Amino acid sequence: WGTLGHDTVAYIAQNFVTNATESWAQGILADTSSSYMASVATWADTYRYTAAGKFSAPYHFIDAEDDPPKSCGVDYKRDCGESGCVVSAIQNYTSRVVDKSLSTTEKQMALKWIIHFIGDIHQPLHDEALDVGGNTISVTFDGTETNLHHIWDTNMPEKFIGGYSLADASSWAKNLTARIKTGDYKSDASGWLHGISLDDPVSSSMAWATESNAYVCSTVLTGGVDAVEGKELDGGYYDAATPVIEVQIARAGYRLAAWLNLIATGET
Ligand code: DCM
Ligand code: DCM
Ligand code: DCM
Ligand code: ZN
Ligand code: ZN
Repeated sequence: WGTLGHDTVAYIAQNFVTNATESWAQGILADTSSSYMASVATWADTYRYTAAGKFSAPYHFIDAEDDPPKSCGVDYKRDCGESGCVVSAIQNYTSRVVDKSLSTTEKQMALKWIIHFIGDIHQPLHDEALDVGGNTISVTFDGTETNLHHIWDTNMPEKFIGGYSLADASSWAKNLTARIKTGDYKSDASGWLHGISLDDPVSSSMAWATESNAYVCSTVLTGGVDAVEGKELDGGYYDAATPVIEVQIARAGYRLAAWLNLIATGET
């Protein structure tokens, strides 16, 4: 996701963490402001382009070697490469954020990565190897030439909300939070935490990756690469994508809160 997606995921999580988790996270981040998680949600995307942070670039995705739109699926052994992936990174930083032998800075980085990666794993093309997660599929969106990955990360969420400021993210999060608590997502939301367990971070996050990757077959590339390559996607394609973007942002924020609650307090 781009700035809007990550900030929104973080604000939703802020709405669902317990008071104890909030204090724990604010302590690590040294920030008691009303955007303590949202303010650090995109740090990982800046860091991966620095020399010191280059090692973390593969942690933003898992390259599922499936065959969309015919067949979708993620396999941890097959798809999480030698240098790591989003699933192994969630496992690693979940243990590091509570590792008493690490410095304050290292634990702070671990928490910033968890906040970011639980967002990224919910972007369907971050769970897909084909055409570098859609980065090499050229498309046009509202007249701008870009690529399929980028419109899912940024163009479509921003068109839907009409901006990408922290205030835009906060208000989108408010809407999605209400839908989880009392609206159309309410009955599904308890199922969103099915199988979540700190004893097995790989299985927990593989369930999220598998669910997200399934949208590559059903929505992202439902007509194959030829149906989108070189096409303007601001019409029917965008209309089909927006409900998926909304539910994936909602799930990511809700699961991030539950994951942090588990780390900080042992309960979701
Ligand atoms: N940004 C974004 N979507 C845009 C433009 C920018 O998510 N359409 C993000 C990228 C940068 C930040 O906002 O992290 C500042 O962008 P800029 O330098 O373009 O103002
Ligand atoms: N690092 C990490 N996960 C690990 C080990 C190290 O993210 N399991 C990060 C922390 C440091 C960087 O790699 O920012 C270099 O760490 P080191 O010098 O301990 O190898
Ligand atoms: N990306 C991905 N899968 C890959 C490679 C990259 O999901 N196999 C993501 C990471 C960024 C975007 O695509 O969100 C652009 O990556 P980069 O800047 O590394 O080209
Ligand atoms: Zn991306
Ligand atoms: Zn990322």
